Formats: sequence, structure tokens, C-alpha cells
Amino acid sequence: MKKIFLSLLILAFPGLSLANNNVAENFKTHCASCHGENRLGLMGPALLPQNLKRLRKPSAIKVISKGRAATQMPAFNDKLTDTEINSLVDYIYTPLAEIPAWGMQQIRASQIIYSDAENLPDKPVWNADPMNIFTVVELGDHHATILNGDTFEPIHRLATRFALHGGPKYSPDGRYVYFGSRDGWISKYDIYNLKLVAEIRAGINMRNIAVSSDGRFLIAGNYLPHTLVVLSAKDLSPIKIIEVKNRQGKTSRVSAVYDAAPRNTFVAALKDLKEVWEISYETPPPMGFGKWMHDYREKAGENAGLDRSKDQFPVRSIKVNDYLDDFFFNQSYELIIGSSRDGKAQVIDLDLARVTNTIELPGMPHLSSGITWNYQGHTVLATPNLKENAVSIIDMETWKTIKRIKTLGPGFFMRSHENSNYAWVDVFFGPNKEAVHIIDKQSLEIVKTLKPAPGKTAAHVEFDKTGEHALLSIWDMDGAVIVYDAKTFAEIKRLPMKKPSGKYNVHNKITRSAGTSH
Ligand code: DHE
Repeated sequence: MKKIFLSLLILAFPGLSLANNNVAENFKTHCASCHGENRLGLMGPALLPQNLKRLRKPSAIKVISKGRAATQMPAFNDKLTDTEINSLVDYIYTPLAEIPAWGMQQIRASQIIYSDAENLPDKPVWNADPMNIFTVVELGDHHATILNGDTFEPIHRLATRFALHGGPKYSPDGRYVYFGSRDGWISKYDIYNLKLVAEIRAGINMRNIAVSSDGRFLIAGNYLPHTLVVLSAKDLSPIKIIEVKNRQGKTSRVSAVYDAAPRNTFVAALKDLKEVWEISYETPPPMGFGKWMHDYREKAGENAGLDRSKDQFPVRSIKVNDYLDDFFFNQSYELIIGSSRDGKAQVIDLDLARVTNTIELPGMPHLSSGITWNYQGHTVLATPNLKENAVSIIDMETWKTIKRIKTLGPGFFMRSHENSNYAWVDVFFGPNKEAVHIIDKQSLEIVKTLKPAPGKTAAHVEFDKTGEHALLSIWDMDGAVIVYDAKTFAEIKRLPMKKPSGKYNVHNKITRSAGTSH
């Protein structure tokens, strides 16, 4: 009967081959229970081209045949032929006919509240300085380590969601850490009690999250769907979905969203609209917020009967010269320095709501990794470059490039600390990926190049609370976090870890140190 039905289907739709049918059957039999019948992810990640950008097809074939170490993903080479595995890979890299809905209903249904984390003591169950704790994300096997920043002893290791991306964010008191995954999962973790508090899936393909400076709200920026989602920081209950679209109704992915603490706003860079969005989390919101959005909705009939003064999280849109993939705030959060595709960065004044300057920045500066310090009485911005072998040092008054420091290859992350004379930058790409440069912040010269694990990528530095130590990752399954004396550059300790990507110091993050990302 099944065969007759299939033949009829093939007669009716000549394009439908048996291979296509088999691949769908194979997906249903072998993949759907973990990845969802609709490929939107369950315990396993979503299998959509938008979510698989970081996994090349040959690696996907390898993962399906051999499994993925230290995850639930088993090997299928004893169940499926090479041809079947190749077809499965083609299938998961094929876009869905329709972008699936991920609205309030789906977000609410995904929420998990861990009842054993309710009413726990407001005191750490461990003995260490709560301000000098690091959270280390271990991408290799999807875990995070809570590390004592004085003794460099791990306190606890927890399983995270698949493929975290962007820095985890702390509550203003440093007790909670929020993780965001590429698949849209947000997890709230109580560092004092070492317990998960709540989880929710805010999108299908998420970029990053930000926590409001008053600790009340969290916001998620998504690639899929084109939304920003505001949640309660308490239990992650969704409060508002902001559809990202312009006056003409054109929608956009969100490149990234950040908290602009002194402004009581979230600021979002958009990938497909030449606009920056500022979203107020003040109640009631200040003047100038949300007017066009409100008018737009009015026209669409969406605002009938709504009192504008009570409209929570209104948006203010600022026109910019080019799409913003990546940007950097100055320390007072009045200015955004955003990368553009034409080798120029734009300086956007949030108060004036317009672009006020452009900076010559060839290649692809990685501005979200930019840091500032005082150089000869001026504040300078230093940024690594994802495409060029250089670190650019820019005077933040004249917007002129003071120096381009030649490096051994393009870099990803750059870090320093108020108490350190040095800035550290990795060489993430190319044959010299094992190297990390240390730059003297006053001579603007490289004073040391470390190669701590030959052949392995050394990347992402974060300082401890006092700036006395710098922690560096070896990005490998058989990797490590290496602790250095930040003055002598002597290695103090090597902690084995599974591809530790980033590490985040509570004090440096919640005080928004000029030497780190925030
Ligand atoms: Fe990231 C942060 C964008 C690829 C590891 N990355 C960020 C942020 C942005 C960004 C906008 C800041 C958000 C935040 O911290 O809240 N990243 C992008 C990209 O557009 C890019 C190039 C392509 C993409 O697929 O998204 C990209 N990023 C990567 C990687 O391939 C990395 C190396 C490994 C991974 O996780 O996929 C990677 N990104 C990181 C890390 C941070 C990050 C570790 C946090 C840095 C920090 O210290 O704050």
C-alpha cells in the first residue's frame, strides 16, 4: 500500500525522487527525536542552513558518520550508507519552504523553571571572592566552568546548551549568569548556589543577549525570526516581542544587541536595514522613543486603544550610512563606532541621533572586541582586524589612526585592564594562529609574542579583577586555560579544558572595564 502511494506521488510530482523520500524517512527515523521533525531543534540543535553556517558540509558528514565526542550525537555509519549520509547533509542544508513561526506562544511553551532553584540563600555555597569569579565557556563539549579567580581552582563545571555564542552576561550584583546559544536558548544560572534557575528558547537562530543595567530585563537579538525579545530577568518569562521592521515594513536580522547602561537602553545593530535601534527600558519611557513605531502600528491598526505613554520598550530608530555588522561603544555610551563594508567605520552619536564622523579602517575591524585606554592624554581605541595583519590605534577625539601595529595575522579578540600597561591580541587566523602578541600601551610596540601550544590556536584573553593575571585559551578539544603573570608574562598555571572559547570575569564585566567587552 505504501509503495502504491509512493508511485502515485511520483507520477503526480515527477520531480519527487525516491532518494528525496528516503532522505526524509531517514531524517524522521534517525534524527527527528533529537533535532525535531521540523528541524527546529529539540535536545539537539536546529538543523537549518541559517544555524549550520559554522559547520562545513564535510564536517557535517563526519559528525553524522562518526558522532560528536562528548555530546549525545551517536555515530550512524553502521546504520546509513555514505550516499544516505550525503543526502541527509544536503537535506539539512536546504532552506525550509517557509520561515517557521517563533512567537509568544512558542517562546512561552519552551520555558523551563527549575523549582529546586527557588528561594535559595543569597550567599555563595563556596569560599571565594564573588567579584573575582570567572565563567569559562568550553565550546568543545558544551560546558562552562566556574573558576576561582584568586586560586585558579575550578569551583564547578556545568553542562550548557549546544553552541553558546557571545559573552555570557551577569546580573548587576554578579550572582547570576545568563548564557545564550546560537539555537536561541537562554539559560539563567545561580553562581552562588550552582543551580540552573530557568531556561527559555527566545528564537530559532539567535545572535546574543544583553541584561539591563537595573537587572530587571533581558533582551535577545535574533537572526530567525527577525525579532528582538524582551524577557523578565527573574525567571525569563517573555514580556514583549519587537518585530524588527522599518516604516516600509522591510524586516531585518539583528546583528547584535547590547545594554547601554548609562542610558537605560538596549542598542541593537541591524544586519539588513541601515538603522541602529535604541530601546528604552525606563518606565515611563523618555520623550522621543517609539514615535515612528507607534505611528506605523497605528496605520496598521495594531495600536487601537493603546495609550502611548504606557507603551513599554519603545524603539527609537537612527539612520546610519551603512549596515552595521559589528560595533563598539565609547565608555560613556554616547557614541557607537560601527564597521562598514567600504573600509570606513562610522561614528554614530546616540544623543544627536546621526552619524557624526567616519574613520578610515580598511579590512574588517572587529569592533566588538575593541578596547580603550589613555595614550598621551587622549583616549585611544584599539581594534583587531579579521582580515588584515594589523591592530589599529585610533585617537577618539580626531578620529585619526595613530598607528597600525603589524601582527602575524588577523586577530579576533583584544583585551587589557585599567591596571595593566599591556594589551593582548590574538592571531586567530592563518599559519600563526598559535601566537598571541602583547602590546605596550604607551610605546604602541609589540613587546612579546607568546606561542604557548605549538600548532594550536591561542585566543581570547581576560584579566582577573586586579589586572595582575591574564588568562588565555588554547582553542582545542585537548585545550587549556593558561594563567599568566600580567607583568612578567610568566606562565603560572595551565588548566586543561575542552576548547575553552571565552572567559568572563565578574568584576570586569559588571564594572564595564575599559579593557574588556561589555
Ligand atoms: Fe562571535 C561575541 C559576532 C563568529 C566566538 N560575536 C560576538 C559578538 C558578536 C559576534 C556581535 C558580541 C556579542 C556579545 O558578546 O554579546 N561572531 C560574530 C559574527 O558575526 C561571526 C564572525 C560569524 C557568526 O557566525 O556569527 C562570529 N564568534 C564567531 C566564531 O566563529 C567564534 C570564534 C566561535 C563561536 O562561538 O562560534 C565566536 N563571539 C565569540 C565569542 C564571543 C563572541 C567567544 C564573546 C567575546 C567576549 O569576550 O565578549
